[in-house]
Amino acid sequence: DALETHPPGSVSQKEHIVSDEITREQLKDEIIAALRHSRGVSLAEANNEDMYVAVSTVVRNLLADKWIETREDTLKGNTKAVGYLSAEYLLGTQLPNAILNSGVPQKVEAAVKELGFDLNAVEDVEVEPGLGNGGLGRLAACFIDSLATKAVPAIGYGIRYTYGIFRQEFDKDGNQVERPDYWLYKGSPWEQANYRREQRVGMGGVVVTTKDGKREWKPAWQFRAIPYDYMVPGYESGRVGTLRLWSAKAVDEFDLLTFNRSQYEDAVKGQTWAESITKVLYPEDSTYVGKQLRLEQQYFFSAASLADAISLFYPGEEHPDMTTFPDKITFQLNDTHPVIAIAELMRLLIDKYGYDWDTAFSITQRTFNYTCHTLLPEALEVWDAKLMGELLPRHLEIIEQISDWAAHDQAKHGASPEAIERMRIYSNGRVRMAYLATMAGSHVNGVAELHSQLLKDITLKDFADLYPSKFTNVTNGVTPRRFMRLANPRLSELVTKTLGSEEWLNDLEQLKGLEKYADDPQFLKKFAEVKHQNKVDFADWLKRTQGVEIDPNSMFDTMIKRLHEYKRQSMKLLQVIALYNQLKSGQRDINTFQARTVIFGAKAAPGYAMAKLTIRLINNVARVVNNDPALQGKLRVVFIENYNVTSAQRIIPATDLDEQISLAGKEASGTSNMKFAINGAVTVGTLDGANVEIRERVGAENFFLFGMKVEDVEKLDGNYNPRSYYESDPDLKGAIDAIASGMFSYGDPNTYKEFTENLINKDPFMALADFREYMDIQDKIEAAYQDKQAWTRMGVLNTANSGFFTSDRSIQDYLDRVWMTGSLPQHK
Ligand code: NBX
Repeated sequence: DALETHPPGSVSQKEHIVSDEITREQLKDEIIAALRHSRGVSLAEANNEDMYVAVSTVVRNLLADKWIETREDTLKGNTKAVGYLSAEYLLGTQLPNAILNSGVPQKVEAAVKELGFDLNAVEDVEVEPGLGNGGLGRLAACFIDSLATKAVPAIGYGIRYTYGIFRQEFDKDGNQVERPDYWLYKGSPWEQANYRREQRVGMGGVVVTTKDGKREWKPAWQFRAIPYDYMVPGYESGRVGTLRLWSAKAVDEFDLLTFNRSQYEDAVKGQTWAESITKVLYPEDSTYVGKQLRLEQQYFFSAASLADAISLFYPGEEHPDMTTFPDKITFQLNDTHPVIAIAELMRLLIDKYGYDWDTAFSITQRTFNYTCHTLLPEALEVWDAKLMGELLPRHLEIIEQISDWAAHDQAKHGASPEAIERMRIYSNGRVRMAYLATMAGSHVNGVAELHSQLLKDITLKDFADLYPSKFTNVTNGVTPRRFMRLANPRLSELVTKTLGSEEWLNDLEQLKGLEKYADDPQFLKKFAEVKHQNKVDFADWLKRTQGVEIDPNSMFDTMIKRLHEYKRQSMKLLQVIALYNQLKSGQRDINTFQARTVIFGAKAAPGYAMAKLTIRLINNVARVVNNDPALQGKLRVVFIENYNVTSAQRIIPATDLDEQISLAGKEASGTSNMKFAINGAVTVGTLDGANVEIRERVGAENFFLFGMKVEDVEKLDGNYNPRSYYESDPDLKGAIDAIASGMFSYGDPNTYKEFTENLINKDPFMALADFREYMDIQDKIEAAYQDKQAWTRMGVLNTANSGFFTSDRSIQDYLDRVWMTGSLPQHK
């Protein structure tokens, strides 16, 4: 069903393409035909954009048979499928990945070249679908890649936002300005509207009791949910999975009027409301905002996805045997965003299919599992019951019942009345979504060992005490196809040559085989040369796109992630300013100073004032430092505008030093830390999130550890006095005073007052407490970098020992610990 029509320009009806047998000449013909049919241009007329669409069309066609076959095998139901429910997918560009997984990447490359085009330039045309905020959305994208590569029958479900994460610009003062990301401006050759699988989703209205005493929801509004399907090609698995993103549309006028004839005005209003539901991604990634539209988005995609799965696995059945549903598909809830799906399945089971409460709850519990991605209490979703009741009155009723059931069950398991009170899903007019997910699903997992432990010890302690076997860990991972093979072709080639095959790309532990070359000067030289070339490329790109010049011979020191106080970009900045002060005062000799380029990339939530002020400050520190002739260009600060997946793929392979400096106990996992380690950067980091596991694997001597541990933070909590650090550390005081003096604001001492005052008086994430150790470790890093060969060796050992951090392994862990299912046979 997913492939309803062939995309325009397809020539494959005429001559069936078997991808591995296709020749370069045939590919060229296909591309030319696609140019003519889908773009209406000849080869001679075609520009890069035409070529991008034509090549994409042809590569899609190569994958079509495998897509259909994978779907058919998935729906046969011999192997339980996985439904990944995520409000975000931060996909990155599609064309390079699709070519890699087309089965004939070299032939495609050659064909494009022989047609007179530069494939890199053609690929640069693509606008990445930025349908996520950060780590959580990118993790979902890595997971669907690994599901397809491991031939797991799976469907990714999500939202097709018309506007993705905002495009970031900097104004003349260095402030972040948010511009709408209309990524579909020129359409996308990768998506396919699949009207045959459209669903209806209701909202609002009332619940009535029918004659036979049943509760029935009469929604006031209905919306069309249109699925847009994306291919998810696996690497060397012969499988192509499906990502199904829902878009909201109004039902047609006629329907609207019969639906609600008496309220014409409201009916028309409903039409604009419909279109608004999937219009824009919320750009907040760490503070919960209880907006009605957000709950509408969550319910909209959850309900459409459940309806879709039921109709896929019980086609045409009016009375499906839903007791078998959990054997057909298991749903993973990516954070609490889709947790309303729990109440929706209960509603369907009870109200639509007539099951009793106990049976319905047992089916539901067996169907869902929940992944938590945070430790910040302010990020946990707690919906106002009134708001939820107005939008989803029947769901609120059901949640109230689950809440009562949960209290009983907890009592049965011996919980105290106080503990039961603390664990209430629904109380005081609030609905706690994490608690609902914990009680109404089978498993709960954190995303790194430390995080899963802290969930059990703190965030969900009461639950873990009562139901210990529910709790498990799945450490995050990243796809080596995108973040190594595509992002770093030079290193990939070196690895393949050294190991003798490309098998490491879907069996990443094989990187271990590089370890024995860690002391081989020949290999170290090649490894260092790869890094250097990547740095040259990155410098060229930066010059081209941002007009900024940097020196590839300096150390590239990178911090890329969402801007948040807990991640402590401000601490990095204080270190840079302290360094600047030392160089200016002569306390540090400019002649022996190791040249450094400090690279930042970060978006701030539009309403997060402190984060936005930090962005402004970084830009202005860059302005002052980069224009100071006294530094002879040896210290540079660059802020990558509009940091996204595409730029991450350029920055990571060029990085020497990776900054993972969050306050211990705050970063659930982190995933860029894994990408850096795989690409042979060395990390400076705290014992937080997955840093702990990375350090364990790459070896303590190949990781620059500093800062307080979780226990130290706990001890300091409550009587923390940041001012004492400020007053006793001259470097720290000098850095903060420099900001306060107006040095980075053309002499105006007020511009960053809130920034400096916040640090001195509150410093909620204890940057000042870790500052001294951070300065000292940076000195050690500087010294270590001077010994080029020793530094390269550390990079090699990072690459060699980070095979664990492939998302293929994360998916295997989910299969073994959570989903209890396996793979389809691989079809080559
Ligand atoms: O999820 C991130 C964590 O902060 C990382 O430590 C972790 O590695 C990653 C993957 O597990 N969380 C995250 O990115 N959250 C969001 O983007 C987010 C988006 C919307 C929202 C709340 C959080 N309402």
